[in-house]
Amino acid sequence: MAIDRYQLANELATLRDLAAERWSEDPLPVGRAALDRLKREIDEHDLHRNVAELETDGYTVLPPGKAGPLSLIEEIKAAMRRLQETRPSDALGASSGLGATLFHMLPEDPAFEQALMAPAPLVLVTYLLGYRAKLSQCTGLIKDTGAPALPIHADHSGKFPAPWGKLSNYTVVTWVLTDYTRENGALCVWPGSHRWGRPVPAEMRMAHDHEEMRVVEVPAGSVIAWHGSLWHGAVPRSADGERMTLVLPHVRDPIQAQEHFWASTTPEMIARNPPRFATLMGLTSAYGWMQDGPDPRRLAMGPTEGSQFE
Ligand SMILES: O=C(O)CCC(=O)C(=O)O
Repeated sequence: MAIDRYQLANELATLRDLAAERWSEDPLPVGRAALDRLKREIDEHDLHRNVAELETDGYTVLPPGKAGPLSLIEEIKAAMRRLQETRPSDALGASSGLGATLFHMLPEDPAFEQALMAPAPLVLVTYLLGYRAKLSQCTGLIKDTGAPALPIHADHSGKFPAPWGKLSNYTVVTWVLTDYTRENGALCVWPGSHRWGRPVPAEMRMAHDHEEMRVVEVPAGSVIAWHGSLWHGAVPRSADGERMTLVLPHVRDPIQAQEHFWASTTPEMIARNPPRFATLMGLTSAYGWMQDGPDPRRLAMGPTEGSQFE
C-alpha cells in the first residue's frame, strides 16, 4: 500500500500551521536576543555551575528535584514498564550494552512530554544546541543483572566526519530513573574529552577502568546532559534488580533527527505543551517539504547566523 502523498502533505501542513500559531505566541530569538534570553534563563534556573561544567568537563548533573519532581520519575518508570509489556524491546540485542531498548516513547504517555519540556534541562540543551534544537530520540533503557559494559564512544561518532568542531551537534539529556552506582551499571565519562573533537580509538573502547574515566554515581531523579564529542560508556551491571533510564538526545535544527517525531505528533500534543514543543518535534524547521515546496513562514523562523545559541 502506497502512502497518499497528498494526504500526508495536507496533514503535515495542518500540524505545521498549528506549530506556526504557537510560535507566534513566543517566537524563538535570533542573534543578540538569543544570547540575552539564554543568559536570563541560566540565571533564572541557577545553572551557571552546570554551564561551566559543560565547558570544562563536557557533562553536567542536575540533582534530584531540579529537573522535575520525584513523582514524575515514578510516572516515567510506570509508563516504561507498561510499554515493555506490550512491545518488543530487544531490537539491538542484549550484547549491545544498552539493555532492553524502548524506542519512540514520546507519543505513548504525557510523562515523556513533561520530561522533554522540563525547563532546567531545556536550558542546557539551548546552551549546547541553540533554541531551534530538535528532539532526536525518546528512548528507554532497562538493564538487568549481568548487563555487559556499554563500549566507550562519543555520540558524534557515526554521524559527523571527524575532526569535530568545538560545537555540540548532538546532545543527550539522560533522566536517571534508578540509582546510578558502579554495581548498578552507571554511566561513565572521560571528563574533558569533548575538547579533543575526535572519536574513541578502537583500543580504548573497553577502557572503562582507565584512571581518567569517572563513574557517574548519582541518585534516581538526577538528570545528566553531555556534549556530543564526550567520550562515555557504561560499566557492567552486577547488582540485582534493574537500571532504568530515559534518554532524550537532541540535534541542531538542520540535522536529521533519528526518530520521525513530526509523524507522531498530534494537535493535542501541540496544544497542551509550551510553543517550543513544536520546534522540538521539527515542525517549525524550514526543511522536509513535499510537493507543497518550502514555506516562507518556516524559512523566516530559522537562524540568522548571528549566534550559536539561535
Ligand atoms: O546510559 C547508558 O547506558 C549510556 C547511554 C549512552 O551512551 C547514550 O545515551 O549515548
